[in-house]
Amino acid sequence: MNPYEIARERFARWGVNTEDALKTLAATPVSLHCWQGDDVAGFENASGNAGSGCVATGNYPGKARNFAELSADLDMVASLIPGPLRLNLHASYATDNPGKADRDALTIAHFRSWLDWAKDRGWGIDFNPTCFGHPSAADGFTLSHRDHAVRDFWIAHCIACRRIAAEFGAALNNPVVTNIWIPDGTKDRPADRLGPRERLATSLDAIFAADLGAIASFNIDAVESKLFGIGVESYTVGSHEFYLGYAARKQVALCLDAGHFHPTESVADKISAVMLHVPRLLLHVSRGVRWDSDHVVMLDDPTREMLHEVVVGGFLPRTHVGLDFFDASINRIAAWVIGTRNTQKAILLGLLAPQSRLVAAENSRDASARLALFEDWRSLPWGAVWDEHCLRHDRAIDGTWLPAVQLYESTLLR
Ligand code: RNT
Ligand code: ZN
Repeated sequence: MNPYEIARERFARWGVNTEDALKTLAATPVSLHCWQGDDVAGFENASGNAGSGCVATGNYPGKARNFAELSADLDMVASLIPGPLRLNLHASYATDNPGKADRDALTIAHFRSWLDWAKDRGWGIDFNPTCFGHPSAADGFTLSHRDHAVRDFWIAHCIACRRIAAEFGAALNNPVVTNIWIPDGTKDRPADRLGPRERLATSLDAIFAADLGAIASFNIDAVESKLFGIGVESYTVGSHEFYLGYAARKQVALCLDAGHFHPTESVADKISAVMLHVPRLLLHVSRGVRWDSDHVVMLDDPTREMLHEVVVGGFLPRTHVGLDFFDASINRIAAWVIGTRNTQKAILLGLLAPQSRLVAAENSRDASARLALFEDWRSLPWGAVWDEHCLRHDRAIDGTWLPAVQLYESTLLR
């Protein structure tokens, strides 16, 4: 018997069907964030600075500078990832914008190259308004700005992005998640915590009220909360409570970013709570070290537990898995590959959980058996199931993909 067949039997004895797990994993796309390739710089200006609290640290060589480089890097990454991928684009990555249309005037035409690229590869696209790194966001406020004209600019940008998303979705026949994250907040204690939140709610209402016409169903709106950012330590307008309430009330998707909570909070525990109230979940799989540092995702317990809860809660059909890390201190392709494969492994582990046994132990009030099951299950040969997934998708198994990245670095990136 080969290692996979042995693993299949071992899991079967735990009531787990590895073939079912592999089938579901093969049908679960991960949305690859374009911004890992260039430290969130975007294509708008040569200086390429994310600003507004998105801090990529490090100066490892090989940062992508344009569409040709970034798309080639993404192809390289895709050649090392088993299973379906999507492309997660930020509005600051417009490719076909010779007239330098500002963000409130962007259209699908400005993203033609990405659309063709995704179509060629059979990928879906996800989209993000870029409400940072722009003169109109210079004082740290966008949709909650006290100045009506500034708010209107960002409202127009977000509506433009929803339109572009619906058009991407219609062109690819694959709905697009449009995720709104804004940096708004203050460094020091604000006098008025309510006003900006009222303005943010009103701005969001205006954004979501825009009619996308016949293709509206190809756009899925999501909102992303945050705890704090560098320079925005005392007050974040779009806090978790704000967006949880807003998403529940308006029935839009809620984005939970793994780095956007107090370090001891469990994002895993939030999932079953919020999914009772919001229609869909967007995960930003990330890893905060002491703060929202967006380190490359490890196969650590918080990541495993988060995806475990998505799977065992039955939420996979209502969940969109996106990545949100950026490390400029190591090879960026390696960063993408490591973080993406780890995210897929966390999904697989959730799919391989002996849930019916665990629940049976819990229902018979046998907490010792439950803990024993949880812990003994950890040493089951799940790596052989992962290898099988890689082989079935014609991708390198663990321990064999890095030389390809090193060769790409020495011949191309440098
Ligand atoms: C920022 C948010 C947001 C960004 C991306 C680039 O804290 O996590 O998702 O990382 O939009
Ligand atoms: Zn995020």
